Parts: sequence; C-alpha cells; structure tokens
Amino acid sequence: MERSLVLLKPDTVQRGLIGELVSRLEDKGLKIAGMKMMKVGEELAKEHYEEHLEKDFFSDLFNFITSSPIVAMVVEGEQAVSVIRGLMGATNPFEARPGTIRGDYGLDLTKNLIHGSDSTESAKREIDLFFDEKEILDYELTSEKWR
Ligand code: D4T
Repeated sequence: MERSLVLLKPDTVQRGLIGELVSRLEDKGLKIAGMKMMKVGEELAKEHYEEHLEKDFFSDLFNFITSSPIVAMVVEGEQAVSVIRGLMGATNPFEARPGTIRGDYGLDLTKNLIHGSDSTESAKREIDLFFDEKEILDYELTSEKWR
C-alpha cells in the first residue's frame, strides 16, 4: 500500500481544524498508520524544506512551520500520494478549487494548512525524517475485510 507523509500545519492546529482535516482523509477511505503532535525544530524544518532553502520565501516558511505545534501523520492507501494531493488542492489558495482543503479553508500562500508528499520517493524520505519505524502501525481496518 502506498504511503504519504501528511503534516497538519500550525494554522490548522491554531484554527481548531485538526478534526476536520483528519476527517477528510478518513472519509476518503485512507488509513492512518501513524499520527503524533509535535513541534518542528530548526534542524527538521531545514531538512524537510531543503529544496526551498535558497528561496526568498524560505524565512517566512521556516518561521511559520516552527511557530506552533503540528500534527504529523503517515497515511496509507492505494495511490495515496496523488489522492492526498488532490484532496489538498493547489498550493496557491487563490487557485485551489472549492471542495479541496486549501480551496475551502485557506487564503494565505504560506499558511496553507496541510502538507502531503509530492512523490513516493519524497514520501519515503519525509516519513524517515518525521517517524521511527516503530511509530508506524501495521493493522487491518475492518473495511478492508469486505473489499
Ligand atoms: P507543501 O510542501 O507545504 O506541501 O506545499 P506544496 O508541496 O503544495 O508546495 P511547495 O513545495 O511548492 O511549497 C512549499 C511551501 O512553501 C510555501 N510557499 C510556497 C510560500 O510561502 N511562498 C511561495 O511563494 C511558495 C511557492 C507554501 C508551501
């Protein structure tokens, strides 16, 4: 089963939207294999966003992601990476379509609520950054039994 890292960013926690966004993933039929609340420190923020280190928006992004706790999740499902990107909507909230998470809840390019891995390769790299293997649970949902 394909895996993606999902981060519910500080704005989601501050706005009391954790439950709403977890529900979007659960309602779609995705499986939560790992979940924890944590504060992102300097080192982790730089590693996670290493491709953006030189961008002019990096300091805003860095200050935001380290500002307040996040919820980190390992989410599993068939084609989980692209399915989750679809649920999230476009990075730019002004372009994100209604019905998507960013389309429904966001109006800020930096405070864009949620992160999902953009490929299976980055999913693997990012999951290793945020989770120990023992924090990822191997279990069966009852719904899997009657597929
Ligand atoms: P993340 O990585 O947070 O899931 O977002 P995306 O995958 O959708 O988008 P991204 O990697 O291109 O951008 C990472 C992060 O930087 C913020 N950002 C982006 C920003 O603050 N200003 C900008 O101009 C851009 C392009 C938003 C998401």
